[in-house]
Amino acid sequence: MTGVDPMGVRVAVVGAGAMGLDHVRRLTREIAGARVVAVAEPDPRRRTAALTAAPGARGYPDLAAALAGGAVDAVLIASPGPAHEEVLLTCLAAGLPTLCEKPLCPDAAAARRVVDAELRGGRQLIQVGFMRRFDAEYAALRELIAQRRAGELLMLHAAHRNPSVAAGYRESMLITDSVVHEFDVLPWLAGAAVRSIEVRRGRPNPGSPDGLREPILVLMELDDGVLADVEMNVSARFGYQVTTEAVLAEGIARIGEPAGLMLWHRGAATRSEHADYLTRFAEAYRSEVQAWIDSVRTGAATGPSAWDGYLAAVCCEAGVAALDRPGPVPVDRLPTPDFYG
Ligand code: ISE
Repeated sequence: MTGVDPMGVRVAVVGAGAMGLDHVRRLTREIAGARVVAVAEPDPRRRTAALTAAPGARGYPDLAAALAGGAVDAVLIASPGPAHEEVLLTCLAAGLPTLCEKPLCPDAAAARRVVDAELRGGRQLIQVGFMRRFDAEYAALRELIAQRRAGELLMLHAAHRNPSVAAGYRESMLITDSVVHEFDVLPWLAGAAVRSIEVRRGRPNPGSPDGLREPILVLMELDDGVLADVEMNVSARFGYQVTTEAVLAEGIARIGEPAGLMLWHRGAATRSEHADYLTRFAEAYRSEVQAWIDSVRTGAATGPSAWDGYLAAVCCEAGVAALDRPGPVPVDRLPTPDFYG
C-alpha cells in the first residue's frame, strides 16, 4: 500500500463530458476504495453536472488548479484527446498514477513524448483506457487463443458498429476514435503487433452523415502472419454492436453476439442489443477502473501502458494514411523499451 488516503484513493477527474461524467458516477457509486475529490472541467455546466454526481468533490477549471486546491492521489483523464499530452505531463511531473481515456495522444510524436517523460521518471504511472481488455468475453477469447485450445490462430474478423455518431465526427475519426480500439485489442488477443494496415471501401451507406464514406473495412497484418479485419460502421442504426470471431486451425470462436442466424434491423425485435458503448462495456469499465484503483493502492501498475498507447497511435497514423492510399501502409514503430517488458 502506498501513501494514499486511508479513506480511499482521492481521484481528480479531468473532463466532464459524457465519458468523464460516466466515470465520476462509477467512481462514486461502484468502485471500492476511491472517491472523487476534484472535477477539472472548463465548462461550468458540465462541471456542475459532474459535481452533483460526486458529493464532496470540488470543481476547478483545469488540473493545475485542482492540484493546487487540495490533495489528490490519482488522476482520471477523460478530456478530448488533443488535450491529453499536457495533462499527462503534469501528472507525470507530480508523480500521480493516471488512467487516461483513449487515445493516449492523437499522434505518435506526442505519445512518444509522454512515453519518454514516463521513462525519465523511472516509474510506470500511466494506464490507458482500453476497456475492452477488461471485458470478460475478450479475456476468455485471449486465454483460449493463448492456450491453443483449438489450435493456432489464423485470422480474426471483427465488426465495430455504432448506431450513429455525434455531429463533428470526421472521416479520420473512423480510425482515431473508433478502430483505435481494435488496434489495441486485436494484437492483444493474438499476441502479435500490427505490421501493416490497409483500408478498403465498398459501397457506401446512403444514410451515412454528410462527409463520411462508410462502412470501411480495415485489414491488419500482424507480425506473425495473422490477418485481422474490422468492419467499421457508424450508421448501424439498430444499436451498438461489437463482435470478434477467431479462426483457429481446429475451430472457430466468437464473442459479442448471440449464436444462430439473427437479423438485426432498425425496428425489428432485437436480442441483447445495446444503445451505446457505455452500456455494452459497463462491466468492462467497472472492472477497468476497479483494477486501476487497486493498482494505485498497491503501487503496482497493471493494464494497458503508455507504450500500448504509443503503439495504438502509430497504428492510427498508418490507418489514417491508408484511408486515402491504396494497398497496405506499413506501421513504423520503435522497438519496445525493456521498461515496458
Ligand atoms: C467512442 O469514442 C468509443 O470509444 C467507443 O467505444 C467506440 O465504439 C466509438 O466508435 C467511439 O466514437
